[in-house]
Amino acid sequence: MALTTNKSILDWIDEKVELVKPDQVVWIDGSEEQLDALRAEAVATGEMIKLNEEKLPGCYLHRTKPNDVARVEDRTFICAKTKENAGPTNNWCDPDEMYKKLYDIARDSYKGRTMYVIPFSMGPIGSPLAKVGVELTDSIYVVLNMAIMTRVGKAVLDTLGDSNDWVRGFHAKCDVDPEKRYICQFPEDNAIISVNSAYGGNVLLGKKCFALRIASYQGWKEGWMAEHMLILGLQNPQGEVKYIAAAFPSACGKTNLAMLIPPEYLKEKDYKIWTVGDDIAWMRIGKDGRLYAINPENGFFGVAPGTNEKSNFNALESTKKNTIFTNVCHKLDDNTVWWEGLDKNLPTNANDWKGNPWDASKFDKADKSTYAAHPNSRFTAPAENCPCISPEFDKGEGVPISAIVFGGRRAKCTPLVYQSKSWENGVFIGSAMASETTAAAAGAVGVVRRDPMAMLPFCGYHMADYFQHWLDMGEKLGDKAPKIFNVNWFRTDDEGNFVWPGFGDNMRVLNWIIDRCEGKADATETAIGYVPMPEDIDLTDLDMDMDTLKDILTVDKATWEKEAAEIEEHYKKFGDKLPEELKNQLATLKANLAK
Ligand code: GTP
Ligand code: SPV
Ligand code: MN
Repeated sequence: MALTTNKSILDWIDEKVELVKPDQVVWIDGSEEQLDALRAEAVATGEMIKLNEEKLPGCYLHRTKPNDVARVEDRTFICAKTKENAGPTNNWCDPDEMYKKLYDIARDSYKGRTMYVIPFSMGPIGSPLAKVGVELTDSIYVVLNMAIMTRVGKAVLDTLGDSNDWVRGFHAKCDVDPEKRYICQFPEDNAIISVNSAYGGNVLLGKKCFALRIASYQGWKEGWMAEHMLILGLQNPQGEVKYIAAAFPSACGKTNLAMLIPPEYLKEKDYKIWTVGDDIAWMRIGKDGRLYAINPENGFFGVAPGTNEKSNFNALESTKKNTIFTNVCHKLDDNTVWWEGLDKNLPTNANDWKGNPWDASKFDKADKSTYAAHPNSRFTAPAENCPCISPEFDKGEGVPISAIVFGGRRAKCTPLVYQSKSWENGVFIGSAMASETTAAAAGAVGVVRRDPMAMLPFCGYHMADYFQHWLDMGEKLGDKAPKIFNVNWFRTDDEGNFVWPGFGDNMRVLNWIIDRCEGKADATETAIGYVPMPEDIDLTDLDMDMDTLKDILTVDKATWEKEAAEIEEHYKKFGDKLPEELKNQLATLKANLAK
């Protein structure tokens, strides 16, 4: 039974039914009964494994095909009407041509399968910042993940009414053939089509495809921002909460920072972190002229490896019930899960992420093929499980942002933290961001690449227009604009070890950032921006001396001259479209370095 009379939705579904020919069409109403029946079905077919109900109630394990374990950037397209609209950083294809190609691939592919219709809201249902989507899929795994990651069900359709303002998400698993895998966004049509994958960011269409690629385009047209950012609230001993939004590339620490537990000496003083979001922020200018952010998601699709009681207690807690694990190790003795970095006890009776018996004696840290869990294995956990979920999480108005933070993995070059000299200078810093690549996307790992605002794989339009949009937002915000910072937790010593302890200790840096926003901390002006006075980064209880700290705060002239030259190269891609302001910012950086 259709859950709506919205004609634009019904017509679209009819069209897709005609194309893929499912045996039946099932509307997802969001009820526990329906989801439970789907869980049982997925267990019966082997699509999911039910885990130990005492230790991990409501939790399941799923394995994807070994060829389908991460986002595929080389097969992701922005099918804008013109190549120019997609810009130099996106793969582009003419929309008509791509529709034809995708329909040919998907034709008849639901035969013998069920079409699930998932109505979902990105953002609290009815929030002025929320948007509606409908995803069609032939995968129960997708349905169950979407039911955690978004708000699904009839209420979504009720708020939409007869409106045509909703995003069309069409997923067909087909044969999971990597040669025919395509993740396509049609920004001008509010449409997404994903074929031949069944993995995370490729198929949970509310996430990267909608909430970033389509939404960034909508934000550009409508005057708001969709960003690859965590949102956290930092509560001080007086009980005041200041909000920070931070953009780091995939697998560079957003979930960890969003859920951090302050070091003991700060906990004792009643400092606390509240999590609003761990991956995506939608931000609009509020009535008071400040920038307000919501998390459009309802759960966390987090990196499992490295998550443990010490590194991210709150994330681990979030995964203890009603969670789906993907591509982790299965411990057979107690029917639970494991991954590298969970604890030091390598399991003896276990299956690896592919489902084969795992031989702990062959484990070699340097050889990822010996790992029990895939490096990009993930947990899908409900946000409500998170012990530090913000009381503002479910409120539709969003939280006012005091600081925007950019960051990435840079073994050298970028200091632990610095502040931009202005909004425009902050946009320059974001536009020039670079990071070493990770396992979150298929391809080489550890290569430095420019990833502006951590949006390289996610910007749904010409990136030079995106930079201009950032500059325009700054102009509208004026003196109410958040202050912009850059952080780097990943500087290494000569042996390749991380110098900064990271994780909970990043709170020491956040405190400096908030102090700067409030005009309470001093700084040294350098060629690249304001760097902390070393004594203003509190090292209480840390096994770190001043010289080491000073070392990771230095701005090395030669390194930065090389960096400026690389930024110049990076900027060439954008040609004439690069905003004049950013050219001037680069010229200023070069002049400052030459002084
Ligand atoms: P996506 O979900 O892919 O967008 O990733 P993310 O940005 O949320 O990254 P996440 O927090 O899951 O961290 C990814 C990896 O970085 C994990 O293996 C963490 O252990 C590691 N990591 C996170 N924070 C830090 C830190 O402060 N220092 C160091 N050295 N590693 C960190
Ligand atoms: C990322 O890669 O940035 C993720 C995981 O958050 S995915 O949903 O696969 O995009
Ligand atoms: Mn992400």
